Amino acid sequence: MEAKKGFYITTPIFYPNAKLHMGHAYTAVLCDSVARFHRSRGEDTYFLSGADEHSEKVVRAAAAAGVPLQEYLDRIVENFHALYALLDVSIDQFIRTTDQTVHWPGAQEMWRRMVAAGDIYKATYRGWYCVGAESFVQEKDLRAGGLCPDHDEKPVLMEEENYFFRLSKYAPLIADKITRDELRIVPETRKREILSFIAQGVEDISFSRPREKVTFGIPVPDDPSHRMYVWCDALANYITALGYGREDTALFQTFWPADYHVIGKDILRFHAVVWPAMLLSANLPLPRHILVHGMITSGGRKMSKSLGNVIDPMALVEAYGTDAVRYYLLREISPFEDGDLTVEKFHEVYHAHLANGLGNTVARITAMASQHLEAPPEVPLLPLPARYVRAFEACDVKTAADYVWEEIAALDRTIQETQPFKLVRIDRTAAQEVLRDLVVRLAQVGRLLAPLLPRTAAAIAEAVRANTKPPALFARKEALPTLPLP
Ligand code: ME8
Repeated sequence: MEAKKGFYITTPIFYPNAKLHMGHAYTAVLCDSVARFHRSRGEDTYFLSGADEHSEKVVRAAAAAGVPLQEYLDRIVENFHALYALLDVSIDQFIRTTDQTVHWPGAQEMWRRMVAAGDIYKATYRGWYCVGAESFVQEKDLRAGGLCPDHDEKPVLMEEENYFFRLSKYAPLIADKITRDELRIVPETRKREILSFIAQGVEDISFSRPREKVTFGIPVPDDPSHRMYVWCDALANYITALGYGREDTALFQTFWPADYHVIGKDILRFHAVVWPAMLLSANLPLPRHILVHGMITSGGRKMSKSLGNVIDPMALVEAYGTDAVRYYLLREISPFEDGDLTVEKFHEVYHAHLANGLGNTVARITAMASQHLEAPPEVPLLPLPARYVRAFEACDVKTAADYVWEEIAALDRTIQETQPFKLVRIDRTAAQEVLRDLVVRLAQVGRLLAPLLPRTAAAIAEAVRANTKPPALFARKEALPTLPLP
């Protein structure tokens, strides 16, 4: 085992070609709750996110918006930060691949190591390139009309001299490590999927583009006529952010290898095959887990701008609040399957589980306690329940949240069964006993909620401490808001 001490979790670095939508918010909030859980246990925790900037998609988006490239990038990255702040996404660092001080030295160092290992060579490539996917697409995979299988656009035929990376050389070793869970792909279905992909044969991959063919990118070491392929550049972010290739490598020593790279299923191959191969070639340890979550759909269809069904997370936060959005993402969607989100469903869940559920329970207990208890009860620091801990350790945040909502339901049952509001008129001491027990259990619910709904958790802790009823945590909403499309 390596000597590293900290817990390290990452989101993908997102393309700043548009504002983030609910799908990106999902990954970020999922990682955030796991990071908060580990921090709350006193673990040294590092949570990374960022922007993948050297993409022709971004260049196209800036041109379409009629804004100079750098200004466009800065503006969108500003929007990423604003969304993270609204959703309480507690990242420790936000890396930008255009950052020549933070990112470039390590990306170039990694390239040099791959060269030294004999894994980079020059060859002529002829094939179809899809800018939407930022990857080559095989002719056999093209859809009717010559369209990219995943994007509504026609790839362009390219013939050019590229540097190639010997991905094929590492495929068997990677399959072996995945099979033995040395590199653990979660869930199991994704593990099988990637193993069968590798079994079909993996070819070497083009890893550079001629300088004049791309707008920007990291220069290939010792050959400035080439720029690194955007995925080669992007994947390196997970270690360059920690100081790899720079002078101060303290973070790298503490946190690499990553405990969890959290990604959507759309980018599984890059993370489970290309990235491990790059690391093996550079003689660096592999990440421990890759958590592959499903896609967020809206009304049963993948949320995408071209379908016009994207929901702007900022508008949803505006209408319902931070913790309502976090709740939906963390509890209503399983990290291991696709999940659906419509404004109608959100509205319904908000009332059923937050306004009438948690919010109501908190209001009832704190109202009775503040009325009938002279002082807040002593709250013992209870151990975290094993099922909750196991769930969080496996990034199964939904199961952790289910546990908390079972506790909330149990509180409601106790109130039903003991009727402290009636009991108080018959036997005040007995009623106070019941109320103290309810408050202690509510305090524990608040503690368990902290990684999921930090604001609500803080409000509960404060209400318990001060023995007061807090203002409504989740106010009822009259009508369905009409959300502006981004
Ligand atoms: O792929 N449901 O960036 P990207 C759930 N820059 N998650 C979704 C989603 C949806 N409908 N849509 C997007 C890239 N995501 C590269 C990554 S990493 C070295 C480089 C989330 O902006 C999910 O995490 O296209 C997905 O993998 C990611 O956003 C893709 O973001």
